[in-house]
Amino acid sequence: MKRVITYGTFDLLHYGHIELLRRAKALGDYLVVALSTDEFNWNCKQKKCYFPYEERRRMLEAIRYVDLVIPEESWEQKMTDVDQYQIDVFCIGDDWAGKFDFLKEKCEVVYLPRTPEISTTKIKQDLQK
Ligand code: C2G
Repeated sequence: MKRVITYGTFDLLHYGHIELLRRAKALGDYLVVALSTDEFNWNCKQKKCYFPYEERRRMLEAIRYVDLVIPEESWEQKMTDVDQYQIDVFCIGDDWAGKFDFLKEKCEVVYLPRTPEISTTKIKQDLQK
């Protein structure tokens, strides 16, 4: 069984996120999503989530491509996650291209093209119009 992991906030879930998860799952047979906690988002990514962690977790768990959701609480946990969850492939959107190449010593690293026309920021801006 080929195990894939990806990381993110997934707040105001939209089809760009779904497209990422669909392609991530297609890289293997089992997809782990490390979901940024509210604290990690605020303290380390300066992101204030609209939906709290538990709601975002429930939404992700309802997506057919997702097999397991775990909390992302620090930048440093990726190396241990890869071991702990026996990961074969790490993937993430190419806005992070190159940032996680250090994982190549443990697993395959894949940067997937983002869905260009959609973002949470754009949704919020459009709703202001
Ligand atoms: N994404 C995408 N297309 C979009 C928007 C997002 O492919 N239009 C992808 C991102 O590249 C990322 C995933 O969807 O792979 C989740 O996006 P975010 O929630 O914005 O994730 P981010 O805040 O970048 O968190 O440790 C890594 C971080 O937790 C990544």
